[in-house]
This record gives sequence, C-alpha cells and structure tokens, in this order.
Amino acid sequence: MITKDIVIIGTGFSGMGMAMKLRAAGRDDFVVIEKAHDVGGTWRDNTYPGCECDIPSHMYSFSYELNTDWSKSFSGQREIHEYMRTVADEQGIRPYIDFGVEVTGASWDESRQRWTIRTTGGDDYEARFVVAGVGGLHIPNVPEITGAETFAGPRFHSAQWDHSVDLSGKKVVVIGTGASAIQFIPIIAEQVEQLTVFQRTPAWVLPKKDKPTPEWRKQAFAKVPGAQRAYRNALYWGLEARAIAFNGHLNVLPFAEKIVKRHMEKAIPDPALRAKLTPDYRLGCKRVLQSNTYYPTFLRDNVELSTDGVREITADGVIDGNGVLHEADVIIYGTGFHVVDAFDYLDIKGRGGVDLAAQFREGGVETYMGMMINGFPNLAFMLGPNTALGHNSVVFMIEQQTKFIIRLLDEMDGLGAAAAEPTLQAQTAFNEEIQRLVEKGIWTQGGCTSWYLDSHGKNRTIWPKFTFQYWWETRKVDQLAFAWEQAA
Ligand code: NA7
Repeated sequence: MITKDIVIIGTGFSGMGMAMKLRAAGRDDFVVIEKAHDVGGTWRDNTYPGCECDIPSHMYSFSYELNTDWSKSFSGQREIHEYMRTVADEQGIRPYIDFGVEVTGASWDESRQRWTIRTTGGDDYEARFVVAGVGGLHIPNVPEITGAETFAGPRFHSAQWDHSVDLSGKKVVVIGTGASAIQFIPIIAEQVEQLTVFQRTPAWVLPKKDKPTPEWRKQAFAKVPGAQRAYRNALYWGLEARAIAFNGHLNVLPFAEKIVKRHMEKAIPDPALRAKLTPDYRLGCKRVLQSNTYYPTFLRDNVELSTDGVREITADGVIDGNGVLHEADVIIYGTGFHVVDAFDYLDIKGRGGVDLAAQFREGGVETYMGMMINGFPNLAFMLGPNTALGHNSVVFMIEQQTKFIIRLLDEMDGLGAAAAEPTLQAQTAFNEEIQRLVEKGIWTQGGCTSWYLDSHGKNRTIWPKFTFQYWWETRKVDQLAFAWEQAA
C-alpha cells in the first residue's frame, strides 16, 4: 500500500492540470496514476488519421503554458500530444506519475477518513483526497451488431485505430458519422478501393476556418509582450459568443444553419445526396462539426453513403436495413464513446459503501459544480457531469476546477477538517438550476438525441451557461455548501 495525501487518476489535460497546480501550491505529497505509459489522455489514445481538435489551439491549451508555435489554427493530435509531453517535462510532473497502473476501484473508509484506491499492475494506494481526471470520452462505444464476430477481416474503433491494417486497395465500411468519423473519412477515402459510410443521423458540418500560422504571428507571439494573451482573449470571447445561441436564444441559429446549407450546396450539387446529408434537427442539438473536406468526399466514385441502417454483419461485410450486402475487408466503428453511462465502468464506494454508479443510475447523475458528490467525501471529478462544453475550450473549465480543488484543500486545512463533501441541499440546488437551463437549451429543444443526454432524456453532460459564469461560481468555496468533518 502506497500512502499519499492526494491521488490523481489520469494524465490528460485534467490530471496534468491538477498535478501542476498542486505543485505550484506547494502540495508535493501526491501521485498521479496512469494506466498507459505516456501522458496525454484522449490526445495520446486517439491516433486515427486526421485526428485534430475542433477548438483553436491557442485556446485549447493551458493558460499558464502558452505555446507560441502552434502550426495551425486547429492543431492535430500529434502536435497536441507533443505539447502535453513537453509541458509535463517542463513542469516537472513526470516523477509524480506511476505509469502502467490501472485503477480498478476506490472505497472510502469512514473510520480512517481515507480512500483506498485499488489497482492492477501495481500497489494499492491510500489517500486523503482523490481527484479523478478520467475523461468523459474514453470508453469506446462499439455497438453490438448481430454477426460482428463472424466478420472475416479486421474491425476496430476509431479510438483504437489499428495502424497495422493497410487500408490501401481495400473495401472499407465505416459505421457512424460523428466528430471522429468526419475527420478520418476524407483521408481514408483517398486510400481505399471502396468506402461505404453508414450514417444513422446526419451531422451539421460547418466549414473549418483552419489556416497555417504565419511565421510573423509566431514571432509576434514570442517577442511582443501581451500579443499572444490578447489573441487568446479574442478567441475566448469569440467562442463564448456561441453560447448565446446554444443556451436558449435559439433565434440566432438560422444564420449558422444557412452557412452550413450554403456550404453543402456548394460542395454537393446532387439534391438527392444533399437531402440525405441534411439534418432534420436544429444546429447545436448535437455537437457542431467542422470540416472542409467531409461533404466533397461523397462526390468521389469510390464512396457510397448508406442511410438504410445496419442490420447485420456477416463474414463478407455489412448488410443494411434493406437486406443489401456491402462487401468489406475492414470495418471501422466511428461510433463514439460511452459518455453519460461512463460511471457504470467505475467501481467507487462512498460513505456506507454506497456505490456511485448505482446512486447515479437510481437518483440521476447529480453532483455539486460537476465535481463533488454528496456521500463521497474528498473526491472530486474533473470535467464531471454538466461541465463539458459544446462552444468553448474544456481546458478553461479544467483550470477553474483545479483552482477550486486547491481552494477546497486550503479550506479544509484552515478548518482542520479531515473530510469535506457537498451538502445534499447544495447539490440539489445546483442540479435544479442546471436542469432548468438545459431544458431551455438547444440540446433539449433541438429535436435530436445525442450523447449529451441520459436514458431519461436529461442532459447530464453540458454546462448550459457561459464559461465565465463557471469561473465566477467556483472562484470561492462556499463553506455553507459543504459538510466539514473533523478528524475521527
Ligand atoms: P460521436 O460524435 O458520438 O459520433 C458517433 C457516431 O456514431 C454518430 O454518428 C452516431 O450516430 C453513430 N452511431 C453510434 N452508434 C451507432 C450504431 N449503433 N449504429 C449506427 N451508428 C451509430 O463520437 P465521435 O467519436 O465521433 O466524437 C466524440 C467526441 O469526441 C466529439 O464530439 C468531440 O468532442 C471529441 P447518431 O448521431 O447517434 O445517430
């Protein structure tokens, strides 16, 4: 058993951000547990062709680790991963990371006021406080399709891309047309002999305003004090403005919808094909996608769009809803992640042995500030329920959360508290307000289903306000919102 004051799980932006802020606060008694052998979280794992961020890099990065050299507006996976590795080195957090250790569960010991964190591939850990930076989008959703196991060729999920499979000259079927698929489809279309894309729901795909960063700008960022900060601020407010449309002012949306329709008309002259690709729900209801190459891909002779559904997989390919076989040598699932049900994959037992996943299943996914949960003292989730974003950089949210957790630890020390958990009253009030707002928002009103919603149609994913409101609400620890427990 390894004993630490604080255990952090994961080395994505969340876990790394927490580790860096703990160090900066002079709290050195912590460990970061990482199942893989490198830092990076989702930016280490998603290596599919064309993987890149859909939030500008100058905003999708740590505010205290600006990078003057981003090669283009929306950097690719490799560049973002490299940035994270460099930051981990520069900030000296690698020595704190136990690589190759996977957390299997955690339980709160009430008498000792400590968490026990169970792992495979290493020792178990004991800690006063646990910060889970496990990410919302890391458990691949591979749909159960009849006959999948009989398929003769390779099949894999976009987040587990099998680079040993050479797609050139092959017949490939892609299932799904979400954020990941629209990035790799245009690239693999150029390599394969035949590509069949199974679309269940068309996406709204905006043009992507991606440009290489001119050298003069990199120089200006490096040499002119405040230039990069000013650029980042401009990006922040530009992105923040998108919340106006999504959070309830739905009358702003037709303007953006027109942009997509014009983009589509230019790219796809055939009205029948265009109709298949046109969403029947409002823009923003699902995550808005961006690409300049996705729509034109369907003009290629070797690409077919199927909207007839997936009925079955056989040894030879995929049978659609009309019983037609689409031959395949390789099947690629671009079918997203387990998001609202991700907690089912965590074995966390709080006060009285209460199981977190069961509590969420029965009582709804309710937290305080998307971080802490009544009945689960000294446990904070980063990017937890209702703190993901559709309009701005989640790294901004992560930074507010790391600061809040440090403030909470300071408060505990100041009060001499061994344990802290949000009161049920504070948690309920937080959720009631969030649910009142998401119900007015585009994700509920837009006429679609999405990974933002749980099985009851409740949005448990998105922060429905401006992000500066999250900054405001987390800037102090409200003592009355917490139950503080003295040492036993
Ligand atoms: P997404 O955006 O959740 O996309 C998943 C896609 O897969 C979407 O088109 C789904 O259609 C489709 N899907 C899911 N299950 C099935 C089944 N069973 N049959 C057919 N089609 C299916 O995941 P991504 O990986 O693309 O992106 C996830 C996020 O990562 C992204 O938003 C960024 O924030 C980063 P549906 O629309 O549900 O009908």
